[in-house]
Amino acid sequence: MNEEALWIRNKVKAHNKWFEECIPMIASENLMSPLAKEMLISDFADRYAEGLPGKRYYQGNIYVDEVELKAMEMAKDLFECSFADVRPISGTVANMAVLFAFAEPGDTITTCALAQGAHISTAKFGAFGLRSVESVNYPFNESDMNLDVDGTIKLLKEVKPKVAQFGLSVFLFPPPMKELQDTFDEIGCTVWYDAAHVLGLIAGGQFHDPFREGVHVMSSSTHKTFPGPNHGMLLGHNLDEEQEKAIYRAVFPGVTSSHHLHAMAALAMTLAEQKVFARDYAAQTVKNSRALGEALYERGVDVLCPDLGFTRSHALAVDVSKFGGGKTVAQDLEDANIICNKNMLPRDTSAVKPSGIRLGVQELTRVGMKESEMVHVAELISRVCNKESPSKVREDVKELKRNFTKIRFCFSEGEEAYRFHELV
Ligand code: DSN
Repeated sequence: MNEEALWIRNKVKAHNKWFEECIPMIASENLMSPLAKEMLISDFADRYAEGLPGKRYYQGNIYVDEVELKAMEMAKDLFECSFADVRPISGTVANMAVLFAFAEPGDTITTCALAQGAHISTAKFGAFGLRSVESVNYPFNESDMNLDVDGTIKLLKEVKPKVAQFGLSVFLFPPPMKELQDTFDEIGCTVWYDAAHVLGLIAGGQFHDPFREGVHVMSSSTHKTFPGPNHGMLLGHNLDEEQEKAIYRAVFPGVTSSHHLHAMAALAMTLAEQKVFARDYAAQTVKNSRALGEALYERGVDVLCPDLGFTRSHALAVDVSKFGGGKTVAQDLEDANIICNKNMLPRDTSAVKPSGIRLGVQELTRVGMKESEMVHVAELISRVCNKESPSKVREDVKELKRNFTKIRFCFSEGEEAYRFHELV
């Protein structure tokens, strides 16, 4: 090993060790199970596949094809839908494929606004811009962090979008899809739902059931509440043959060449595990986020939507302007080994200096924390907000985390979640 190789290895080891001692609360992350992680270091990582199983452009895909077909079947079963494509290599790539399949340059798509929590790929400077589609934003009620139903119906009827897109990165409550269903039918638009943040909740019967509420196509990453690899997935229900073909073509050759076969296998493994564990995991995740919201609020931290129980997902939006704003608080929390991100809240105009932070509990739930630990976590966060020295709080964070290093809700339950910190 040369000096550079040793240096890189040591940095990665240091990161692994650090996270073992952290409370990770980024709402878009999670821990894979040991079985899923094993797939990432398999020979699949070194191979190539293009196209669909059985119709590849390379030889050597006998087992790859079998695993991919199994993953597609398991995805359809878990989400009770008629179509799955497990090849997108990320949520954004899945979104690009939907745009490629269902919209032409110049078409109009309705979406939420970035300041209200929409994903960056809906922006002019994101995937929407790359496809040159126009976007029009739904009216939003700040008080309940959700779409204004009457205003959205009015907007949809006026704009008549080719595609109506839903889904957020600050995703606290289910969007009112049922209430919009008649309008979708009236204008005949394709209904697209970006489920990245809430995929695991949907798999576990929490949040809501988009395919039973008028959604045609669901795009997603697979590593947030759904605790799989950094990868993506597309699901569809009641699509016609042309629409299914359009998605397949959009994924390859549209937005991928090979599709990261090791990650696809890790996704397959996660689907197998979620079949068994999704319900309990999703239910505990939502219990935890609501308990954390309550405990923070009781400590004078302004969690949004107290009258609605704060959230029905894994995430909380917190206004920390009275403690110095999102940038300062997120940095102070990192100094205390509590990892989250600054986040815009609806009235913010600056993404760099927003008034909020976003907190997610899916990873803490994955290592076995329950409601009583959420009270403990709230206390640690509120101490940092109230300007106690982060290095002092850090010692208590490490102490709490010491009892929660083992992974739950998977076949290898009880193995070390952060077990690669020593690296072989
Ligand atoms: N940027 C991610 C998030 O944190 O929500 C989604 O891709």
